[in-house]
Amino acid sequence: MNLQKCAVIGCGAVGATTAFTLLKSGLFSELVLLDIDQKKAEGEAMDIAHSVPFVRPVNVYAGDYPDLADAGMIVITAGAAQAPGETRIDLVRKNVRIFQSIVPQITRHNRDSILLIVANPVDILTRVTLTLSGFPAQRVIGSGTVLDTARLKYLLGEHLEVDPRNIHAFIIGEHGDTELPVWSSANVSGIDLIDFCKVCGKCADMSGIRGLFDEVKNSAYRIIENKGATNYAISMAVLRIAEAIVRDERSVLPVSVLTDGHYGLHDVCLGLPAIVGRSGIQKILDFPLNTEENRALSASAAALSEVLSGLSI
Ligand code: 6V0
Repeated sequence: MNLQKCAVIGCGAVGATTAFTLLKSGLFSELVLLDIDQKKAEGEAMDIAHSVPFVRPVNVYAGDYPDLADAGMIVITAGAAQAPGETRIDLVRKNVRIFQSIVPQITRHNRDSILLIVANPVDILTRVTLTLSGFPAQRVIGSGTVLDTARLKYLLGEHLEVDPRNIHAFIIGEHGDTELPVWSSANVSGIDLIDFCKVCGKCADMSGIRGLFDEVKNSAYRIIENKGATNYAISMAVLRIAEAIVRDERSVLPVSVLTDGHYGLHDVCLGLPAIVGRSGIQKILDFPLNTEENRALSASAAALSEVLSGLSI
């Protein structure tokens, strides 16, 4: 496999922005863009390719499934997007059908790549892709709650007036309405969040901070209401996961992974902190949660399992 080569399937708002972000990163030397609407893929590839003189040389082109043969990473963003007011789960049937057409075409040409699922509902589609591809769970990764976690870090950074990169906190579970923040281990550069709050003196207790989580949960709805799609931050989340893989960083990221007894959960994919490196998921980190967090995580998994049980794959 050529880890310098990445394919992006689906060239809508998310796919095109992701391809552009990946191009600018210098992480790949070859980028293939695919869409059921070939003209759209060609237009986006041309537009993106015209920025090559400003970056390191990258071969960017619109391709077809045979072009995926040696791609080390395949990012799937194809699918219907949320309409205003629609939940991610509302998309499930439409997007499962789309994946039923895409995944077998990928595996006909490539059985060794890492599949990175971005289309929503991402946890359901990651689980569906595992079944459709027959790939090992290590190599089927959903973007999970990487974006939600970034949104939380951003809002906490603004609130606490501190660099968001110094904030270590996770959102885990479904990338959607049942996700949860893990406050019990949240910290600012190793300082427990509650202790940091006391020192920073911006609020008397955690109540203001807890409210930021609701803002995170509603961010996508608000952005979609205002501009019709979310595309920039998700493209950076994809880049972050891609970097961890291509550079074998062994970074801890809350990606969507298949549970096999982790946190007492089985056979459902959802956002959990995992070590991500060249082979994909190297380890799921099953770390202690408090009682409330454990209960919320189980409820999130149960909601996803219920959706999965209604699908015939
Ligand atoms: P969009 O702009 O409608 O683009 C979707 C693209 O998929 C279009 O260009 C379609 O032509 C293409 N497409 C549809 N069917 C196929 C097919 N069978 N083969 C190839 N291409 C196909 O949607 P947008 O780009 O805004 O969103 C794409 C997906 O990403 C949606 O499901 C979003 O909900 C999801 N997002 C996931 C996020 C995450 O954190 N995981 C974040 C933002 C959006």
